[in-house]
Amino acid sequence: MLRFLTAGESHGKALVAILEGVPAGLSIDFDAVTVQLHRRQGGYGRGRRMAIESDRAEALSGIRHGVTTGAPIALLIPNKDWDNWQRTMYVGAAQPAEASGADRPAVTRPRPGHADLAGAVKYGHDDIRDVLERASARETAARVAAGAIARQVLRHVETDLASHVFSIGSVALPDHLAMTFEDVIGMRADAPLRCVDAAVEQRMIAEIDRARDAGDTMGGGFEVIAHNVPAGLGSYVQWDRKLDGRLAQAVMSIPAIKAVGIGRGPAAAALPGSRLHDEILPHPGLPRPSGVGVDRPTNNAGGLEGGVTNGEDLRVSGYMKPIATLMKPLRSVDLATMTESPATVERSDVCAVPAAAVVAEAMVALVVADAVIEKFGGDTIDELVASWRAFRARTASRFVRR
Ligand code: EPS
Repeated sequence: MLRFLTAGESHGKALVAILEGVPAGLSIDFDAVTVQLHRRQGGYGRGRRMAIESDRAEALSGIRHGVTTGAPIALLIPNKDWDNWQRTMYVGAAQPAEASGADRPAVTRPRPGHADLAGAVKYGHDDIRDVLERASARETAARVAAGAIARQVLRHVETDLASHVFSIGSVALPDHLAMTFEDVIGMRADAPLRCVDAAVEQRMIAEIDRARDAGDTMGGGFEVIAHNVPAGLGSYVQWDRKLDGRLAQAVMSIPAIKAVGIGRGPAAAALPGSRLHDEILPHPGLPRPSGVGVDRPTNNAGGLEGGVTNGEDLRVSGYMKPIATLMKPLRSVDLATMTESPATVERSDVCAVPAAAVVAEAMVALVVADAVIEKFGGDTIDELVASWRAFRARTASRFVRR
């Protein structure tokens, strides 16, 4: 089993991830972790915080001489902004004499759409800062670091992941499934919103600019594609083993995600079966990489049938609501006085959909790597690879034309 936990506050000293279940014998590419953290920081519409941070993860355990030992991997990502927050976020009972940064008043006016109100009620906090510091999407940096390790497990079974943004507000690609994995990995590295179509992207940028000028925020949709995923991951035999359910939980847990789709997603409900289901045709020539020797002319199922991977690309979409911090705040109630008062305004992003897509890649990588370890065994990376190769060869031998 591959599992992880994170800890850390947005303006605390650091974020931490503990990842357990990574097979022994995996050489870790630390630069690849930094690349993923850097990708998460980008995207048009991000706020000033991202200019302060240059996220980097330090491994504290579970890796020796660059190779995993099978022990839990602890990752530490320092918050550079901590220097500006020590007088607000110190851990001890009294403010240390040497603490830096400003003394900030308590946050008492919950933002509609944020965890502020529900969190203050649940944990009995008078200062909503005790809620928002942990509810902040800053935590997703720790997920991306853990996910970057999961991707390195997946590389050994030749699985790769990519993502793209298909909508911002009302501006959308006509059909996100029309974009192939090759289209997505072939995207310009500097695409400001990580949208495959540059003309649509310009309209998305205009949508974000309009929102910023109005003191507003924007949400949107993104899709993660996992390519060359081994067939046979997950299971239909029990509810909690269905891989679509596991993926949905993982992607839905990213802050601000309100819906998750697999393949055609919610639009599947509007189509007749004859137009939705992906026909199964004979596959001429060499075996396909998954070993499943049939052709599927469409992939509306998004690579999952019965909660089991079927050898096609895994396609998971996420739908993000607009960020809850509005520079032109909505109405709220000051919990200190119980009078109507505009919601709190904190530094924030106008749009973070491209960042959420990178986080979703990490979450999908963690779930798929967990399912790979479950199916093929995961004490050492060599054992895992040998078992995966044997399964693939056995699968391919079933599809020989007789
Ligand atoms: C984020 C860091 C945060 C926000 C954003 C995501 O930094 P700060 O609060 O210091 O500006 O930019 O979080 C939110 C919008 C939110 O509502 O929590 C990050 O690292 O991704």
